[in-house]
Amino acid sequence: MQLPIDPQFIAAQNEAWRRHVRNDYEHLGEQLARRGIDIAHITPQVAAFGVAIPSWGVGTGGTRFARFPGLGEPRDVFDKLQDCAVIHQRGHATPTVSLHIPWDRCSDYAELRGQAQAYGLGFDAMNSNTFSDQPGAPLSYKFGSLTHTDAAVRAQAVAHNLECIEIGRALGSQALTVWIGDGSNFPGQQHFRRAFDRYLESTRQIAAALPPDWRMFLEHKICEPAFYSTVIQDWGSSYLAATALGPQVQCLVDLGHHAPSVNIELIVARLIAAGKLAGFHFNDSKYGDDDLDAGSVSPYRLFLVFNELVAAAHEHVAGFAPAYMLDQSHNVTDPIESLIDSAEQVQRTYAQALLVDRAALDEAQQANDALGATRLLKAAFQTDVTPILQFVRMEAGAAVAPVAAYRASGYRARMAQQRPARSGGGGGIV
Ligand code: RM4
Ligand code: MN
Ligand code: MN
Repeated sequence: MQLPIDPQFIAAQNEAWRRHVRNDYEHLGEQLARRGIDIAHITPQVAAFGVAIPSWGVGTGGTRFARFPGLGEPRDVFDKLQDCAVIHQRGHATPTVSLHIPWDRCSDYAELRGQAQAYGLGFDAMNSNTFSDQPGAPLSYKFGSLTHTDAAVRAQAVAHNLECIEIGRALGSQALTVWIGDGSNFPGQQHFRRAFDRYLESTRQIAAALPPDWRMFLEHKICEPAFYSTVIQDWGSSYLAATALGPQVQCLVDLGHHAPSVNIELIVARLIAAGKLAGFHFNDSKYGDDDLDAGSVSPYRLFLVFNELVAAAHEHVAGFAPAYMLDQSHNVTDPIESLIDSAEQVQRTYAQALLVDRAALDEAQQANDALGATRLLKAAFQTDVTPILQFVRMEAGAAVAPVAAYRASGYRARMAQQRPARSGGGGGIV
């Protein structure tokens, strides 16, 4: 294993914590035992939990208005991979990376795969990009891609997705996430039904090219960049398409892609029941955005999503295997710190959801004990599971206090010297 930060450094950082972590873990174990929960049953599940890092998340994000680049930003996919290795080495909750093509194109995918292996990383879903024009591409996506009125544009967008599958195969990925920016800005601009039919026609060609062990994730989004209508605007359209396209195609839920007050956990439950839950892009939002750090605004909402996921696993729902990915834009933080912290937040929420007393919840629901039921959820959510997270990291040789250890390592300052500064430029998602 070739790690970007000397493991001895992390071990030395952990030394001051070792005794406290053990004491806190034992104490929490006693508390949970009084509630009938065996901590030894919870810990391995938390240790096995992983959420993929979006390669586009390690660079500083931006808005439509401006981008304020940070120091030492990754220059190419190899730099991004190295940053992902730093994140995983600290937090031990992010064993995979999700790539975006063409942003992550490189000349040698075997080398990229080898480098990932050397870091102990794998590749999660590939992401295609037909929401912006690619250098040298003959046709523009200004008025859409997979649903464009012009068959030649649609063919170009389909071909791009097939290329993403090929790259993914070379890297050992097993899924393709398709999010399109297609939609309209004016009432009347687009024939809604025909646009959806064209979507089906295009995605059917992509689905037909999936290797048998691959899945295709359809990602819906209520708006942006199109602000009047989008073709795959909600889980209903996504579900219709995934159903028409067959068993390898499922619906991906990006938490930020809904109207502000939508009950996302209920959508998740419906998709699980239909066998169509592909997985998640985790992030958080206050209004209609999809950019804030996971769990930073509404941790209870995230918990309620995980409550559905843990319940499905507990009930052994057939075919239940969601993919977990982060998808957020770090505009004002060091992206590495945000990603370490967000991954911990997601892992923490999973651990909390594991603490729900499922048998008691079943009983309360059956007896229509509304307050009793909701208190069971709160009891789990309000448990501080930090000792479990710290214990898991310590045992894995990761950092007990990952953000602090990252700051102490001076990694960003080193990268600022090695990687030349990039100019701010205009707005933009990446
Ligand atoms: C979109 C969507 C996609 C992501 C792009 C960058 O809003 O969330 O998943 O690939 O942003
Ligand atoms: Mn997304
Ligand atoms: Mn998004």
